[in-house]
Order: sequence, then C-alpha cells, then structure tokens
Amino acid sequence: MAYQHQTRKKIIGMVLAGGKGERLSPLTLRRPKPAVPFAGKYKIIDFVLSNFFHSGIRNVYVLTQYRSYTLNKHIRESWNRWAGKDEFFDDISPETNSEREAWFKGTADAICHYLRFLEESDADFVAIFGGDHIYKMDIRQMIDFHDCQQADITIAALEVPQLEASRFGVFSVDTSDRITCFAEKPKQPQTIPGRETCYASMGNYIFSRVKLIEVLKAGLDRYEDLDFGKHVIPMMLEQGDRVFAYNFTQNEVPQMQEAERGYWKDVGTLDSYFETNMDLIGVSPQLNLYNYQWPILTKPSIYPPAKTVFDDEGRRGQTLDSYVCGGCVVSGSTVRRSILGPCCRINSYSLLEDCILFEGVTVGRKVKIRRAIIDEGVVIPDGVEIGYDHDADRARGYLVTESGIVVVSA
Ligand code: ADQ
Ligand code: ADP
Repeated sequence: MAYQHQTRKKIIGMVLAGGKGERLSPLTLRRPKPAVPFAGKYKIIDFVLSNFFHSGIRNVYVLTQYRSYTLNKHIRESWNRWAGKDEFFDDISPETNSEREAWFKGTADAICHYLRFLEESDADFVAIFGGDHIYKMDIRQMIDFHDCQQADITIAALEVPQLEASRFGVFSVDTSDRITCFAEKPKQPQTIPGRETCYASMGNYIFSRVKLIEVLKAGLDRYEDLDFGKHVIPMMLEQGDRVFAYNFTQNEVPQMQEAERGYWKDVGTLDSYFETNMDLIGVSPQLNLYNYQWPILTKPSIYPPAKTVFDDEGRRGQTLDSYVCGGCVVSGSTVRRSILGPCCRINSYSLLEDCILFEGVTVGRKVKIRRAIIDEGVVIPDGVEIGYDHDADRARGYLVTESGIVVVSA
C-alpha cells in the first residue's frame, strides 16, 4: 500500500551544492561536483532535486559557490521550468565576483548568509540536503518522523562498514533513535554494539525552522567556519536539544525495487563514479531509472533520436549493452557496455568498450578506447588508442586512476 503522509506542515528546501568535489578532479576542474554529468543525460544534482520535487517540496533554494556558472545555468534552464505557481527551484550564490575562495567557509556558514530567507519564511521545517549523492528518497517520510518525535533536528542515516565510516559523521543512538553522541569524520569510528558497522550521517537534515535560526545565530558567535557536522550538531547535543536519526532503509518510493532499498551512493571518487554509472547498464541495475512513478527530472532534451548507421563501406554501426543519449550518431563502429552522453559522434572502424562519454564527444576513425571517461566536447583524433597502454595514456596527459580508469578532460 502506498505510504500515507501525515504532516501538513510547511517545508522549505535548501540544497548545499557548493562543494568542490576535489577527488573527482579533473571532472570537477570546471564544474562543481553536483554539476558533473551522470548516466548520460542527468547531472548529479538532478537526483536530490527530483527527490524534493516528487516529495512535493517545491520551494527550494540551491546554494551554489565553487565554479557556480554551469550549475546556476542548469538550475535556471532545467529546474525553474518544473516549478508551478508559487513554487521555485532557485540558485543562490555568494554575492561576490571574486575568483578567490574566501567565500563561505562551512556548510552552516553558507546557510547563515541566507538567514533572511529563513527569517522571512513561514515554513515550519527546513530540509537541508547535500547536492552530491545518487539516491531516491521520499523526504516527506523523514519529515513525518521528525514531526512525530518533536525533534529539533533529524539526520538521515545509514549503516556503513566501520572501514568506510571515517568519511562520515558517525553517531550512537538510544532505543528511540535519539542521538546520544556524534563525531564528524572520526579516526576511530564507534561501531553499533555487537556489529561491525557504524551509523553514518548522509548529510541530510530536517530542522525546525525557529530552532535552526536560533542555533545558527549562536554558532556564528562561536565559529567563523560554522559547519553542521563539526559544530552545529555537537552544539545541539551539548545543550540537550532533541537530535534524532532517521533510518533511510525504511524509506520507500512508489514502485521501488527491493534492490533500491537503502541505495545511496556518494560517487566521490573517480572509481566509484565509474562503477556507479556502469552498474546502470548491467542486466538488473540496483538503481532503476525506468520507474515512471519517480522519474529523474532534468533539462528536457531537444536532440533528435540516437542513430546507428552503416558507413559508406557498409560497416555496421552498433551499440550493445549501452545507454545512448539523443543526438548521438554511431557510424560503422562498435560501442559496448558504454554510456554515450547527448550528441556524441563515433566514426568508422572505432571500438569503444566500458566507456563514459560526456556530451558532444567526437571519436575519429580507427580509434580504440576502453575503460575511460571522456569529458564534454573532447575530440579524439583518428587512430588513437586509449586504455590499452597506461604509460602511453599518462604520456598524453590523461589521468589514470588506481583501478585503471583513464580520464580524458578538455
Ligand atoms: P562532507 O560531504 O564531507 O560531509 P562537506 O564537504 O562539507 O561535507 O559537504 C556537504 C555538502 O555541502 C556537499 O553537498 C557540498 O557540495 C556542499 N557544500 C560544501 N561547502 C559548501 C558551501 N560553502 N556552500 C554551499 N554548499 C557547500 C557531510 C557531513 C557528514 C556526512 C557526509 C555524508 O558533514 O557528517 O556523513 O556529508 O556524505
Ligand atoms: P564515418 O567516418 O563513420 O564514415 P561520416 O561523417 O561519413 O563518418 O558519417 C557517417 C554517417 O553518419 C553518415 O552516412 C550519416 O548517415 C550519419 N550522419 C552524419 N552526420 C549526420 C547528421 N548530421 N544527421 C544524421 N546523420 C548523420
């Protein structure tokens, strides 16, 4: 039976989308992590914004900062159009033209700069979510939990293996899921009693609006780089606020497949980015993009259908086990287990295997590429081989990751 929402409270969304995503470099040299393409036609930020949209939370500010131009453009061109009457998905960035990084110093500090939006709002709750993750979530279920617990803050949470837990905010709970202690990225994360896993924060928070304003003002007096994980949550625990954890594995979206329960990916490194994309083109991917009850929204495509053609000499153009976006032309060449972003051209006698191509990549004739990520607009000249000899790849200035993925950036 479909989930019945209880709360009638008013909610305002804030998405933190200003992070650099340094571990995804060189893909994040010219764009922030939330603007990195994913699954061909989407951008990473489309996942969290689709969650807000389908949860009926459509008053959403997207806080951008680092290399914000492409992300702001995407929000304006793609997301503004999904908003109806009295709804908005607005990008907001620091009011500075500076190229320096002396902007907002921490996640909560960024929200503080827009305190007036919160003060002027009549919302009961504020949903502050990261813009960096791939998952589907009905946020109203978390809000119902927050409301029911009469919490001051609720943190979305997952269990992660202890070995990975140092990348997260890690905490302990009592029997009613109230958080008793919290440590941001601890060197020695505390496991759940009797288990080898830890409770980890997903960096998604529901705050009661009045409480949020109060703690931000108090925090600003104490820290100049105010951060939710480092300062705000510990401060709230210290002063006895009601801090709760929402178990994300309880969350359900319509027509969800069992494999999707608890599915949440950070795609923070090039290898995890590559694997998470590649999982999509397997026979039964964990993440189902064909659930029309929860479609991932993005910029509507104006491109013509993808096309595979025989070349002048009668060589077949073919794509196998692949995602191929609109506007692509694959002529006289073979593409296997790959993701082609919009408007790619693959020319005769070429072979692509296990590749991710961003928008507008041109691959010349007699090219061979395997296990590679090719950035937007790159032109691969005739006869080049990529991914077969990593020394040669490095000599050409390409980056080769630990697991041997070659990244060709513009
Ligand atoms: P991290 O993801 O490491 O940890 P951080 O780098 O601060 O924390 O980024 C959080 C989010 O805020 C990201 O989406 C990022 O893009 C964005 N962001 C960072 N600085 C910003 C700024 N100045 N303006 C706007 N947006 C900004 C956090 C939590 C952990 C939790 C993990 C889960 O602190 O407790 O476990 O997320 O990934
Ligand atoms: P190749 O090196 O593979 O021979 P071509 O540039 O000759 O590449 O293109 C091969 C085929 O791709 C053409 O015969 C045509 O069918 C298709 N093609 C090229 N450009 C377009 C286009 N703008 N629209 C549709 N199909 C195109």
